Amino acid sequence: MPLISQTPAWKSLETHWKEIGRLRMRDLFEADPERCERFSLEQCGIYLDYSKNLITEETVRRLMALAETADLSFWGNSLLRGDKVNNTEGRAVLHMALRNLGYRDYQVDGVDVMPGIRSVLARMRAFSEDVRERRWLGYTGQAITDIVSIGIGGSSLGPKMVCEALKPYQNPWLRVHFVSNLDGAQLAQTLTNLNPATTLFVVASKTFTTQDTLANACSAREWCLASLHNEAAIARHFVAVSTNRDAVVEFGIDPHNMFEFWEWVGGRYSLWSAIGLPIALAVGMERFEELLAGAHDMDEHFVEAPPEQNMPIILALLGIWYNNFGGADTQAIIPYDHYLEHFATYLQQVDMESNGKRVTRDGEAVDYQTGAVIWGQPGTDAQHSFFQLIHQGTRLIPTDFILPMRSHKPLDGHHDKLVANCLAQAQALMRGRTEHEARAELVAANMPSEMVEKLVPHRVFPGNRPSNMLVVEQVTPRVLGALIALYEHKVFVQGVVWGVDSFDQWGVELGKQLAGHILADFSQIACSPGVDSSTASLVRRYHLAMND
Ligand code: G6Q
Repeated sequence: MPLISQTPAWKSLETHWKEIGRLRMRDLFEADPERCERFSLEQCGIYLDYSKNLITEETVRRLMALAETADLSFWGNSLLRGDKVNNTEGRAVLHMALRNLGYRDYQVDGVDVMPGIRSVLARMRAFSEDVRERRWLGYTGQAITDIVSIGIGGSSLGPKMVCEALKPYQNPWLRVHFVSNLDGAQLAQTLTNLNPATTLFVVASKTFTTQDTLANACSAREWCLASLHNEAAIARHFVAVSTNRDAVVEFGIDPHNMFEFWEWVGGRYSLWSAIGLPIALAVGMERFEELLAGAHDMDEHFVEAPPEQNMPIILALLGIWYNNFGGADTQAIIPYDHYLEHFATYLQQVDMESNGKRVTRDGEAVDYQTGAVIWGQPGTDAQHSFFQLIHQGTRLIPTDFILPMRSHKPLDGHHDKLVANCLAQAQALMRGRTEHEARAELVAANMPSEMVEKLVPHRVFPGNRPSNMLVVEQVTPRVLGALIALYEHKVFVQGVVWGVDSFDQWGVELGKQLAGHILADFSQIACSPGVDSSTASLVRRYHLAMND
């Protein structure tokens, strides 16, 4: 298979970017009163207005041709069939099965995966209800008041983001905390105000070998035993979520307290599995199932809708348009919702770990950019920090705005102002302010003409800066599920076009391996032979500091 960059579809987009670069979005809007209608669609509780992009109908046609050239439908079917699309790890990728509330049949190696999924969901329901209804008691007979989820990466970011996003649905008396960092400060800080007798730890690790998670889990165990003084307490205060039963047992967690998932669930796609247990504990199993239902709605839309009306495909191709043809290196995600504070952080992993690859599935080096740098923060905070650069900096930064029509906390007048700000940012990015407009404003303010001329260049906004507006009625569990699945599928589509394996993550291995060697070197004064002088000197420095 030739690199996608060698195909006529790619070449035609390169030419097209040069033509489009001459167009002004504000002119396109003026020329076509139907533009918003033409470039918008509504699905699964999400209205996507993508009219403020540097596109015409011809652009969309050419982008769709690119997806076809990359054989998107073949790869989509392959994913659904349970083929080993994660080819470097020889694994199927079936997170869609975890939220399959419909009729689809999902198999891995000829085995139906649905009975196992349903059985774990039933166990999650029983357990979360027991804890929430205060039937599951701690070792001293007290009800659980605090859940501490210990996990990292894919075993933490998804559940943490969702728990925060659904905070308005949580019971105040059952608090959920997340500990991921190997830096003991996070665990120590989290435990400061907790009572071991009323704290339940969920140790979440697919492999149950992850250094960060095991270190935190061991320290949590010591903290618990220091106060409860009996090994038997562990069974009441620790549960595990993992694919590795033996390691869970070896750690000392009762296998009856283990919630299983499977190797065909990738870490960053695992919040829909038992890794979502903290979500079920926080908001209840019904709401967790609404989250699954929203994701399932989006799965069905993704699988069934024609490409030109398919929201994940549209978002993916727009991203490719700017990344590969417009030279954009990054993509900003700006939710106008305080509870979506961790959404960009979560998406960073889904997107950057999936598509931050430099070779194709066949191991050939690509000669084009792949995954963009994903970043962002909720508005309006973002407006008062980095929006300057998006509006007037030298870089092209496509921006996704996520905007709920209704707030969970409608304080008088706040939401009107919030929505107005969000719409204004997107409008300003699109329209900009011309030199003529900037000058006219200053003159109207009676500024002396010398000063006017000095200020005009600083007050010009180039505009023509693209954004998508994703509007939802309110961030409910169902809408959130659809929103997350939308981005998951977007990432999948982009990976298909770039020809990479979006489901492995070898890039996180080397550092882990070297950390093992360095840790071993701490026990001796000199580093192992062959270590570079910088690392050796830093190890020596640490050694001295520790033995001071
Ligand atoms: C995600 C990655 C990675 C993983 C963590 C935690 O796709 O695989 O982020 O989730 O390294 O791994 P464990 O769940 O095995 O502890």
